[in-house]
Amino acid sequence: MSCQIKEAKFLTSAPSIKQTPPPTVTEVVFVGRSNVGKSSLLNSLCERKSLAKSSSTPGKTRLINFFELRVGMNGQDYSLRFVDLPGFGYAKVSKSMKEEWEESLTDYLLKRDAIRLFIRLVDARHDDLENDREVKAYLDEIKRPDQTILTVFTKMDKLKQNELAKMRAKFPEALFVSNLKQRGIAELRNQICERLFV
Ligand SMILES: Nc1nc2c(ncn2[C@@H]2O[C@H](COP(=O)(O)OP(=O)(O)OP(=O)(O)O)[C@@H](O)[C@H]2O)c(=O)[nH]1
Ligand SMILES: [Mg+2]
Repeated sequence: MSCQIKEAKFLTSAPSIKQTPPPTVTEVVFVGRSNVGKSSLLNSLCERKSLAKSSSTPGKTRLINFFELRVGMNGQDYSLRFVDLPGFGYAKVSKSMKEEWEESLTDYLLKRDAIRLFIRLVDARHDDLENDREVKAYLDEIKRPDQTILTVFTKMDKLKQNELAKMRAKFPEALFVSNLKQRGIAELRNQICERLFV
């Protein structure tokens, strides 16, 4: 089974759930702390360089960004959306702004009927940060029966071979990707399609 992206375009940005587009299409959301590689991974999956804006400065993504996709699998076409979110726990803004962001983020994650898949990203070098544990606990708590969570470790290019082998053994269910080296991308794309459309 292989899944191809036939079309990917930016739809809209929303500061909160009130301004989001009608939830008529299945949504896949990229969740994780700031700078983990959410926007980069969305671009890799779509085979596009800068569909979603990425930056080495944490806090780049500040709105809920919707991308409209058409994918092909087993001779059939499907519509879906990728949703790029701001990072959780981004510290370098005022406390009130951080609280406001996190409220609109959690509101969207909690109330959005269209979400079917959470892609939870973790930096492969830091598999046990408190912030990542909090995100995991939160998703586990709000997850509905029709939703799944997929853990993806990013920046695998930063690990040595033996470190990567250890991580794969420790997290057998997780996927490992590198946006820099374009590793693990097709496999993740296939997993997304398999979970949504098979
Ligand atoms: N080495 C390496 N760098 C990566 C990888 N993925 C992303 N980066 C880099 O990490 C930085 C952050 O990437 P983004 O995709 O902007 O991260 P983000 O999670 O969207 O960040 P926010 O929008 O701030 O929440 C950028 O400098 C990317 O080039 C990867 O797989 N390997
Ligand atoms: Mg981003």
